Amino acid sequence: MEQSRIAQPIGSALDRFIKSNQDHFAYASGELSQLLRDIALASKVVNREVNKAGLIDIMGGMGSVNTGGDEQQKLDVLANIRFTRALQKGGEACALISEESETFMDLNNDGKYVIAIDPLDGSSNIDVNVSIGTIFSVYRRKSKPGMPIQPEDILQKGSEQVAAGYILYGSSTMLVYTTGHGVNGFTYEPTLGEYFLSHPDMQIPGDGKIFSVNEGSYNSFPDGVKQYVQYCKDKNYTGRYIGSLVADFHRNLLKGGIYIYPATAKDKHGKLRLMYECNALAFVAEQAGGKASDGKQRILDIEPKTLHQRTPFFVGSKNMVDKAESF
Ligand code: AHM
Ligand code: MG
Repeated sequence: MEQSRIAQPIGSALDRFIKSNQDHFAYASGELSQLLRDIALASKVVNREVNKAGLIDIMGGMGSVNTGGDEQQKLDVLANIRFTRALQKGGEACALISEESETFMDLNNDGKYVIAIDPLDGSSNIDVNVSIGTIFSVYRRKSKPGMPIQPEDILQKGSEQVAAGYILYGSSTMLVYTTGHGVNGFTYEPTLGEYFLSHPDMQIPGDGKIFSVNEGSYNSFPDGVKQYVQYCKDKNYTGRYIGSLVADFHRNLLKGGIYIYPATAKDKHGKLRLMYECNALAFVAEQAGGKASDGKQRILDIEPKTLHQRTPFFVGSKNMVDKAESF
């Protein structure tokens, strides 16, 4: 194991880990560390709300007012508010783009970082008590702090990310992130309210036997994707599809596998968003030794044209993504 990839033993608290790895960052002024802490803090609040999700119907549904006087919100809207507030208060980010918002949001104009976030992904699973996730990317702004935000601050290629990761609200809650020096996973201990390092220096197996794709759309897949799915079946691979990108990705990261959301007849560019979903997971995958592609091109090399741009997505074990590309 490369000495620089992990500087803390299993069981280290996230805060301590971030602090001790701070000198890995190209601009080690502590702001990126603080930003990661802000994201972790917001995720704890969201986690609490996700855990109470089933109670909302008992305690008052959407549109009603809770005891604190806050109107009850849909969980994904609420998650968006939680992350926005945490980043706004933190002050390290100048702008936020979110799957939940039409356009970018100005935060602290003196901030050095731009955040892209899908606050709560897996919308169809929110109401049915199935794992969901938060996905985030961090970019360094190109323009000088204090100046108005420019398009080139916001629309950066995935290869420019300085940090990225996800939070998985699953049977336990995990935060997995990279700053470009490998991938580390932290498990949340709810009674202590703290994340602890549980998965140091995560590596995705080069090969796997799991394929994750919504086969209900098979008839509208491009021919190459149909052939690759058939190839997986001929090889007796296991089909696993939760329909929550973070959960499907995380399982494949641990066990080896490929996640596919291809172009379909309905969605010519697939369904997933480059800026909020694919770039972050592509960065994590590559840092863990895996691969992410749109079928032809490396995801991290795609030049974004619009905030909500979609892309076909093939991500996971390197040899599996290579094989899928060959079809
Ligand atoms: P969302 O951003 O509306 O939640 O959609 C993204 C989700 C992914 O988590 C998941 O992998 C995919 O959509 C499932 O889509 P489908 O139901 O078409 O298979
Ligand atoms: Mg999403």
